Amino acid sequence: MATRLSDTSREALGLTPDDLLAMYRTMLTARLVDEAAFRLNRQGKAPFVVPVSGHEGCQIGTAWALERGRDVWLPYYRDLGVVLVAGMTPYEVFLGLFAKADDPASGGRQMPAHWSSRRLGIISGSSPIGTQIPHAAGIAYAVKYRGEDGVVATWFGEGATSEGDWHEGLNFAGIHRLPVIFVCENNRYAISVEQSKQMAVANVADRAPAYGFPGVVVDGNDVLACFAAMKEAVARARSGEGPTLIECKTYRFQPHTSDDDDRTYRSREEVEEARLHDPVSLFAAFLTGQGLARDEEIAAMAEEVKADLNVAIDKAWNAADPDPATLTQHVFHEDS
Ligand SMILES: Cc1ncc(C[n+]2csc(CCOP(=O)(O)OP(=O)(O)O)c2C)c(N)n1
Ligand SMILES: [Mg+2]
Repeated sequence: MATRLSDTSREALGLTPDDLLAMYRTMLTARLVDEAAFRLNRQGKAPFVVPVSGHEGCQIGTAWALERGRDVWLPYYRDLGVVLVAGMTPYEVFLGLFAKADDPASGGRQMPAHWSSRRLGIISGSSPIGTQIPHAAGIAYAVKYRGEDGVVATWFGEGATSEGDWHEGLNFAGIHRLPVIFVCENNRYAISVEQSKQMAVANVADRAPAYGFPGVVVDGNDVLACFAAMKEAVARARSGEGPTLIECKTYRFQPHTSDDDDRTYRSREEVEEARLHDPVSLFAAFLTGQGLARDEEIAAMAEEVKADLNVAIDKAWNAADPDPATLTQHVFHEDS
């Protein structure tokens, strides 16, 4: 995996310097939300955290090619970066983490990181792995049937590709040439289970031809390479050419969740080596190398984002809890 970003011309990608800085700020926000969430977990304020660190390049890079208000998003639990691009605010993320009444995903009822927003077109996910894949194919079928021009994108880990749902969804999408993009964030582990125990092939993307559409492998730590692959896939989907499977090779720096101890299944040396390919620092080095930001500006941005997050955390912590009288709402059928 690269230790510096590809020098893909940003002009060729249609990105302005402001776009690049906004992408970087979003990656940084995801990273700093993660760090804050883990601190809150250790303080006993956030019961359960699903970390994103390491995945920011592939999440922000791929999500950036979609259009808010036009396209449909089906993220999985690790996709904090995706939902930030879709328009979810850190304040909303913390409302979910603290199980507050205004949590957009579930009014404080569901596990954090089970993203959902009617306003933003983020489809509610379920805990069973891979269930969003047939949902994405079905929604893409509806989009095509109605003659709309939206694109549907869904994200998942490489472990999810062992599920029957995954194969059924891709097969259906291939048969009907649906406007859907499948993004695999391959971090080599499904909790403790290493990739070689999940599949006998080196690349998830190699399976795409069997469903009748292209599969591409990209360096998931290179935000611009991820954007470039997704941009092409979006163009294919919008012009009626059908689905694409994009596999982003990446790594998760933290344990699977705040309830996992990753020391039991991977060495510290392996994690340290992976950190040399940190997508956030690689992109910062790219921006400074291209003369788009100075080191001081990168450092100042981190301070600004931290200050904004502290405000969001305090506000979310002090927000109202759900009314106990509404406990069974959306669980049992209600008349009216
Ligand atoms: C059907 C099903 N089986 C098992 C689980 C338990 N489980 C939760 S996350 C996970 C690992 C998924 O790994 P991967 O798809 O690679 O995503 P990652 O967490 O690595 O980003 C498993 C096995 C589940 N939620 N649903
Ligand atoms: Mg994985």
